[in-house]
Amino acid sequence: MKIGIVCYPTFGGSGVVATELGKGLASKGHEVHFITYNKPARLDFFLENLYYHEVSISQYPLFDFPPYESALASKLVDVVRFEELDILHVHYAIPHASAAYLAKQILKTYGINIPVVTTLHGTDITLVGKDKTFKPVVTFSINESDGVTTVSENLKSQTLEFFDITREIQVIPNFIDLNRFVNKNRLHFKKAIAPDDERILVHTSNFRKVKNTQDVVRIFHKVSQTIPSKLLMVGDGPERSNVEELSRQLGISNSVRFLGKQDAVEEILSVSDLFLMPSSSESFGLAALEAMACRVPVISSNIGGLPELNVPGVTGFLSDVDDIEDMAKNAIYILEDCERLETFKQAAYEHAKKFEISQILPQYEEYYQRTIDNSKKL
Ligand code: GMT
Repeated sequence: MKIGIVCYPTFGGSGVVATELGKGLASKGHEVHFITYNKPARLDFFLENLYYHEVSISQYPLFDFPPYESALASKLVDVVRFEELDILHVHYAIPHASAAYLAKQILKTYGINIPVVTTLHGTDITLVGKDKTFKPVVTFSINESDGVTTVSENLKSQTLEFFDITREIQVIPNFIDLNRFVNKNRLHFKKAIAPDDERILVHTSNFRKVKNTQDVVRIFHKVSQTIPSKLLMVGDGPERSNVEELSRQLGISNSVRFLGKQDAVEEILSVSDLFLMPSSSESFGLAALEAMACRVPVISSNIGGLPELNVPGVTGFLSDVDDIEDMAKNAIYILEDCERLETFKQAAYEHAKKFEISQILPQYEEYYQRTIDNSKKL
């Protein structure tokens, strides 16, 4: 198949999933065309059937807000026509699904019927999409897509609850490449972080409000009163300076390391004992799956799609959002006993295998084929 992929090219979960999907499809012999405003962060290897088309936006002085959606739609028309794509797969509803709709209508004037699949990732529905500024556009472009997928059952329910959806929605979960996300022996690094064999807790995110990064530090504060431990904070974003300030106020800044954005997250996860994800909104929780693949159990909130990933008592524990006490108690339970910690680590890894890319990729391939066949019938 010749597949066009539109996504945010940043480190965010939706961009990571879209890029890894494209790379996986190209490795299986499909021709994959990324259409984005920058080279996707994870598009870090070369394959002859992998292409990147940059959307350039006019900087004409009249535009206080450069019209990205129009530029993207024009680029989609161009790429679909000249590369003769079979299908467009857009990740994140705003503005990708509406730009794809516009491109689809324009392409009809050239006698081309391009099927469009939209994948909803989370904040495009749960936070941004529900905003009345975007709601009519989100509803319309979901209903006008030829296929719609969500990354969890929970996100599907939320989409159906908050929008007037007439399309059927297929759930295809996030996935993981176990060749990359695998526990690597990094004893020298572990020794440098935790010289006295302290337990290592870790959090990775974009430090947005929904990630509850202050709760991460509060949970760690409680854990470290019982268990000698260190905390690694990976990533960067709006909340970072508040979190640093909080760790100073709590007197634990010597035990908390802020590592900023990191490419090789798997190296850091490999030396970690426990992953903290107390988010107030999380449609799937890809970062938690990455941790589990590296044999790191997860203490998380029970929000969104997290109960579909984190099995309480097996791969970690779930608590209500903001219940720091419960999260700290569960963390201590896992960390205080070496044998128990090992059992959780092994179970986290075993569970992550269910989301291995080779299990999920065929679901997308089948979905594309079905969508193409259905759109030919119209
Ligand atoms: O988590 C973020 O802030 C990034 C966000 C995105 O859209 O890039 O991630 C969302 O999509 C990921 C991939 O499908 C999911 O694993 C994340 O759970 C989801 N984030 C939220 O729902 C907050």
